[in-house]
Amino acid sequence: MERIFEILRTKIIDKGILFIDGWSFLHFFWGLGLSRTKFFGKGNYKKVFIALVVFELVEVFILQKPFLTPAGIVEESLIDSISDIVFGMLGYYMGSKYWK
Ligand SMILES: [Ca+2]
Repeated sequence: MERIFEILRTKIIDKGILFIDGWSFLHFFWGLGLSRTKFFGKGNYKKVFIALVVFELVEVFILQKPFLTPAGIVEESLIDSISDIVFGMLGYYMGSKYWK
């Protein structure tokens, strides 16, 4: 399990506002998956955006608190959180538009 988190934490690009790590791919597929759910459906970008922002807020303000932090979750920067939302939206867009 620790090895998986190690891979997910691996930074691929970390330059200014450009941030990509292993988690970015997971967020992409997460967004892709949301487009397949009945609750979000396709093309509900506003709804998905709000859900992704809420998720990041929960992650930063609850999950990353020391008393709750499961192994493998580390504090992330604002750019990292924004990148997670962007990749989630990108996945959702691809799922909405191209996954028939
Ligand atoms: Ca995040």
